Amino acid sequence: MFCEHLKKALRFYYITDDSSPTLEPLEQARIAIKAGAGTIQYRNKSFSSAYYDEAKAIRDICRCNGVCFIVNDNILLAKLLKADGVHLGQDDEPASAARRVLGPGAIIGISVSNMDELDKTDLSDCDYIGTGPVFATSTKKDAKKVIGLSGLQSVSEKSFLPVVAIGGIDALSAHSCFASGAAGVAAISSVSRASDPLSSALKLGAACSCSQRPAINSPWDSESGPGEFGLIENLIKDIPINSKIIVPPGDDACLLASLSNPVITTDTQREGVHFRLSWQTPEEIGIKAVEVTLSDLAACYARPVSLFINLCLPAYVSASMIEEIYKGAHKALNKYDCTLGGGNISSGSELALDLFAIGEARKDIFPKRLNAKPGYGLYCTGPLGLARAGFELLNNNDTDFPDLVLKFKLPKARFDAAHILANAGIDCVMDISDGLSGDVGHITKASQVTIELDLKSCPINPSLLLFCQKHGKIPEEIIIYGGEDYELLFACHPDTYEIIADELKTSFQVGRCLPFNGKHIISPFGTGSFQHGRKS
Ligand code: TZP
Ligand code: MG
Repeated sequence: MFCEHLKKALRFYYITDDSSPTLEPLEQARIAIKAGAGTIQYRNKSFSSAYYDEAKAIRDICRCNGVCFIVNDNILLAKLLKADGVHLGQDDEPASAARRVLGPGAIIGISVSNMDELDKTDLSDCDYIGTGPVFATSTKKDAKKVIGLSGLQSVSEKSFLPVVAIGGIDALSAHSCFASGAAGVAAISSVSRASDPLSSALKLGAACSCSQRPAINSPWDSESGPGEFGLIENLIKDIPINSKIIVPPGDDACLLASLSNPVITTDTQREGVHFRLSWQTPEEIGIKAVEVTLSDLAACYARPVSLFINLCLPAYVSASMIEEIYKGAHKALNKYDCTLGGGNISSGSELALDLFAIGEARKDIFPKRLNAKPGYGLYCTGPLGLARAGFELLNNNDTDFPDLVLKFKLPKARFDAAHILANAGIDCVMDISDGLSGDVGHITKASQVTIELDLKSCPINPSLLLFCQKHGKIPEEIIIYGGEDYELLFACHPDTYEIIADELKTSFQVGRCLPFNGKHIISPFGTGSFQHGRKS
């Protein structure tokens, strides 16, 4: 890299924090890149192969955004990841070894904490110097003595290589580092542990005169990407159109044939609340968004007709990522002969999808939550708690039990089960999105019955059992409180259930309806529900 290019890349240098209590390194890197960082250093002091995918994902977002990707300490990892370079400390292998392994084009940085170290370090294979701590820091426990701005100035004046200041730097102190001769500033905690990391990163970026970065191939940029209109054209090109759509998307509105009993529902999927780009591929996000929205139609026995998607896009989302999300959405829509009717795209601070679905209800039956009666049993169409366990596994970076993770990532709207329930005339149904206990509460209140939960007939999935053993959890609690399974919960007379039980092999009883006794739910496990308000 030419020196001027390197200096530009070093100006805002972000180093990932491997022990931030709130923000994963990938998320940190995403934020720093968005705020204009030119270099991301992957620093993980307890690196093992379990972190390889994390490092690779950070490398990939650096590549997509033209950001320099540097690995801390580990020359072989840098080689394996085809990183742009490596950063070495005084106690690591020498720069000459890194040069031999990584080749002439690699960027090699070295930490030099004071003038003494500068004098005794062989810089012939190095491209830049990291100097500090300039200010007090608690991020690096074994940091050398604070050198202050005067120390930084001395090293900068004597060094023929660009100097990156490090240690306790935030947006306010960045200016004085540049004034003391630094070519760049490196930061960790002022972003990774800030109460609002994005806003802190943006301030730091501005202090480094780095502007906020739109994604390469941004939908808003018709030079590097297709542009907003081009993107929309791509998203609706060649989509299958069902018989209810008279004018497909492409005009101001789509025209539907008249529906005998139109049913309309809406749902939202938000980054950090419902999904994370580090957990799910864009295609999986698109599939899940459609399945969970259509699940409400399944619970109403309605046939899906058309779906609309409003997208809120932060600058770091590229047009190709949106196309992948839509690829997933179309995959799910095609399963149900549902046509994308249109949508809208606007910029915003986080990736979010607002979805609206239109369906056509059956003429003979529309199930409601208020139809449960004393004497009815309460049943569920399939296993519960698996998605919740999958969510916890992702949250804990636990790669065991991929089958559970899949249940969280790719739930299915149960139109197949709904068809059986409808034909049996069962008229009290809802889908379980917020957990059994929370959703049972809706039926008890609407129907004015007391529901006694009883999991004696509930099969416990073997992976869920092993997950609970490993993580010290009680399976019944996960089953009762876990959300996002999107199975159907229904109440009917036990004789009616007898008729369909064979056809609905995965179903089981979860409780019974009693005359209202002043208490809505009788549960051996208390009450509660899955909160979608929490950040995932
Ligand atoms: N080297 C010298 S100080 C330091 C390192 C890695 C830590 C910098 O972290 P922070 O949180 O920006 O002070
Ligand atoms: Mg080191």
